[in-house]
Amino acid sequence: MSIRIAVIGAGIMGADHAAIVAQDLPGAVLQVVCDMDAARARAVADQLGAADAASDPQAVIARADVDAVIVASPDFTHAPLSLACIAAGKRVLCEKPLSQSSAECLTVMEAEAAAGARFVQVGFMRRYDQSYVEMKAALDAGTLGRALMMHNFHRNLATPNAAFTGAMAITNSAPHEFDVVRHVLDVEYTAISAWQPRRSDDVVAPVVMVLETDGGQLVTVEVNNNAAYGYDIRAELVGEAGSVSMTPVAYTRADLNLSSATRYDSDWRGRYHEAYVRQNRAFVRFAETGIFPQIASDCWDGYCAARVAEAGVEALQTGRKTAVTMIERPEFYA
Ligand code: ISE
Repeated sequence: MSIRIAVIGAGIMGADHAAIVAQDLPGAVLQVVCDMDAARARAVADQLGAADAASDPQAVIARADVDAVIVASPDFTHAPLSLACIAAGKRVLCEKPLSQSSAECLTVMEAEAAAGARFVQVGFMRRYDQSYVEMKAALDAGTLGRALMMHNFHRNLATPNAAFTGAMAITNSAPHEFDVVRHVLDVEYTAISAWQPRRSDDVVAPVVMVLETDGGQLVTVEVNNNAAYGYDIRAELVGEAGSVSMTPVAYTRADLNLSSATRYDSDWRGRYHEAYVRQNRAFVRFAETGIFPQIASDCWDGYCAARVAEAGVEALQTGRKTAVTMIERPEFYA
C-alpha cells in the first residue's frame, strides 16, 4: 500500500515538497496539503491532485488516512509539529532547522528516545547532493589524504525581507553548511569565529566564519544573502594529497558575442531539486520500514547545527572566537 503523506505548509518549500510527493515519489501519494491559509492549501492541493486540503496541522497529523508527514511550515513550528508526529506515532520529515534553539531540539530528542524509535528525519538535503556525495566518497576512499580544510560560499540573490540580520544568516542559511561539512568530514566543531565587512547601504552584509573541528581541520563559510547576481553555492574540500571542488551545476552554456555564459537560478529549488527528491525517497523508505536512512540528518544532527549557530551568533556579536559546547551524544543516536 502507498504511504499517504500530508505536507504541512504550502509556501515556497511546502509547495515544492508537495510537488515532489505528487510527481517524484514512487510508493507515496499526496494525501493532504495543509496551510494556515486555507485558500493557499486548497490551491496547491488542487493543482497537484491531493486527496484533501486542510488548515489545522494538529488535526492533520492525527488523521487516520495520513501515514507520514512533511513539515515545511515556518521555522518556529518545526519542533512542536515534530513532537505531535512523535506522539501520534508517525514518521516526519521536518524541514531544517529542527529548531533554532538547541534546548528545544533537546525536547524533541527526549520525546523520540522516550518513544523508543526513530520518528524524525531532518531536512538537511545537501547530504544527498551529488557534489557532497562525491567529496565524501573521495575522502573515505583515501584518495585525498587527510582532510585539511573545507571552503564554502553560500550566496542568495537577495534577502526575503529588509529585517534580515547577520544573526539570521547564521541561524537560517549557514546551518546547511554546518550540517553538510560535519557530515562530509565526519567531525564535530570545537570553535567558531565570525565577522562582517561593511556595506555602503542598509541591507545585511555578508557573514564570514571560520570553524575549527575536533579533527584539527579549518572550515570557512561565507554567507552572502544579498549577493545580487543569483543563487550560487560553492565548496572545496582540501586534503593533504589534493582537493575536490564543486563545479557549477548548469544544463546549458550560451556562447554569444565573444563571451560564454551559464545562468544562475534565483533560489535553491532548481539547484537542489535532485537532492530533495533523493532525500524524500529515503523518507518514504523510512516511513515504510522504520529503518532510519543511512545518510539522513536526525535530531542529534539538528541539535548540533543549532548549537553551532548559537555559538556563531555569540561570536558575531562579541567579536570573539567562541567555543562550541555540546552535550555528549546520547546512546539513542549512536
Ligand atoms: C533558506 O531557508 C534555505 O534553506 C536555502 O537553502 C538557503 O540558501 C537560504 O539561504 C535559506 O534562507
